Amino acid sequence: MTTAWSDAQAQGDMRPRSPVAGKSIGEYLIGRLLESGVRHVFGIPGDYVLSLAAMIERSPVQWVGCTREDCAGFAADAYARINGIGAVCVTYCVGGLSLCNSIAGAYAEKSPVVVLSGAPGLRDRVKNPLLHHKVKDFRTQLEVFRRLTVAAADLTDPATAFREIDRVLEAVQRYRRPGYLELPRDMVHVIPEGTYVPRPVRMASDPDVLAEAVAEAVRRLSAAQRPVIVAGVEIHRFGLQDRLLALAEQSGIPIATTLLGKSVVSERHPLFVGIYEGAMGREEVTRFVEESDLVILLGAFMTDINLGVFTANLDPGKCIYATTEQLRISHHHYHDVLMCDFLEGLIAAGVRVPPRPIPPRLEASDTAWQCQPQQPITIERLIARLNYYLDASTVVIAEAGDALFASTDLVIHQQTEYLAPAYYTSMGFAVPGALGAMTARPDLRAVVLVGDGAFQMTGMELSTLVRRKLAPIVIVLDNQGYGTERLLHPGDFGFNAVLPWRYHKVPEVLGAGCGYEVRTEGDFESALAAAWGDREHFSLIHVHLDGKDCSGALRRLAARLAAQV
Ligand SMILES: Cc1ncc(C[n+]2csc(CCOP(=O)(O)OP(=O)(O)O)c2C)c(N)n1
Ligand SMILES: [Mg+2]
Repeated sequence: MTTAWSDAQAQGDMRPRSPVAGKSIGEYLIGRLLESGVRHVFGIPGDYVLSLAAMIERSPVQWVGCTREDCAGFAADAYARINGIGAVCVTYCVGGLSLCNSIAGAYAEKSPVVVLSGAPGLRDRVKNPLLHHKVKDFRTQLEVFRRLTVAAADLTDPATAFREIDRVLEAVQRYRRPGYLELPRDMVHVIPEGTYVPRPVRMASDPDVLAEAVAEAVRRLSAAQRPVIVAGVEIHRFGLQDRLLALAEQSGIPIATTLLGKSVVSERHPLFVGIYEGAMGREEVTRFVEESDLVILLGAFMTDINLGVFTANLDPGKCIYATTEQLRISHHHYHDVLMCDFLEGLIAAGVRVPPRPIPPRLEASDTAWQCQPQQPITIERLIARLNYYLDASTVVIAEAGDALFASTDLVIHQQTEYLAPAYYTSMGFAVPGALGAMTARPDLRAVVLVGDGAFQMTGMELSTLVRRKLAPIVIVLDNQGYGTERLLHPGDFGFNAVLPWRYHKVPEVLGAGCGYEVRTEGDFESALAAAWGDREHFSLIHVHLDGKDCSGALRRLAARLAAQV
């Protein structure tokens, strides 16, 4: 699955656009969103944003009304990860400030979400009245979002509004991070005077620096006996999956991925090694990467979770570290080199590396499933069984908590069919994420893995999935509270408990979908088979787990973190 954006846009190369005259600010904004690939806007209306919301509803962009603004933000984030760009539209402060956490996550994990917010009209602001939803002054929300986005603007001046819209959208596309546009309610229909001539920004590498960087990398690659690529999330965000494969297949370099980058390459590809996560990951993969004499990190964030809480043991002297923000080869730093140009340079050099045996991969069939019908189900057995079912039309969405750690053992078939907040790790992403993913790609079926604690935060966004007739499979992992926290802080703390809900009854509340209650392997077997066969309704599988049960990855991570808290 690649994003909607072309390679040219991945390089920041914006298409020339015609001069604009006679359009209102709202019309221009919606037109530019459409051109950028936005077909849906997630949101909740309010009086300060009603005219923009109405204009959106009359446009080819579809409005997807959510139950809470943070959910709308998570949905727009997942949509952006799959579609290449997403958008969320909210009212002033009560809506916008509820979005902060979702947009912070999108920023941290490089997801290009455009935030559209209404605001009091300029005429309403004369003499600084105490208008509803205002916090300190009229700029409070804008100032907050300046800190959470790559570019922010309030469209208060018709003379600069179109240029500001372009500036924000170009920054969102260039950095794959969220942007913020605030539109006072009396500006939506204002038509700026004169003709606006767009001036797209063209990003380019410095050819001399690029040539020198590629030459050094090729020299090191030609001398290497055991190189490996560690591919990260930016490969997906910048639509470079095919280029990554071109490099790996032509040179024979094996590929590992980071956890945040899980599924940037099909996990069934013959060159795929596994997920590299330092001491948290599978030992064979850690050893393979750390015994390599050249590690090419492509678009990988060096986060604590990605690196197994910094237990990864990579000597910078034997690394090439290329992201869209920096390029470092051993201890040399190169500036003004686009990651995509660097990648092309490596491909063009046509280096072949000596063949190297790849350790046996985790295959779905490795964890042979012999159902023991009376045996209480465990998270590891559940994941092993789910592995058999995954196919090219499934997108797995894993929530922060053990859902995330356990799901590292799932074998993902196609590029980018796995979404998780694997760095920012906010709870609440997964169910709204299914809404975003299935809105972007209704041909995909979302399988959501979510803890009971996280489900109680945003699980009721299922309501919107039902309204839109989408049918995900939601697996609620009920270990009676905040299991991850219990492992970090051993002891019987009341603050890790949640009220035990009858999660499988949620379909009754919503008047749609099917609920299943699971305690044993036999129960899970039949619930999963029934859910998989039902493409019409959403399924909610409530899995009772032992309070002490957890995945191997979480056990290893908790051992590391517990030593630090
Ligand atoms: C929004 C948010 N609040 C708090 C946390 C801290 N936190 C991390 S894991 C966790 C517990 C998650 O519980 P649950 O969803 O039941 O999953 P489990 O750990 O039991 O698998 C908490 C509270 C967080 N990551 N995100
Ligand atoms: Mg739990």
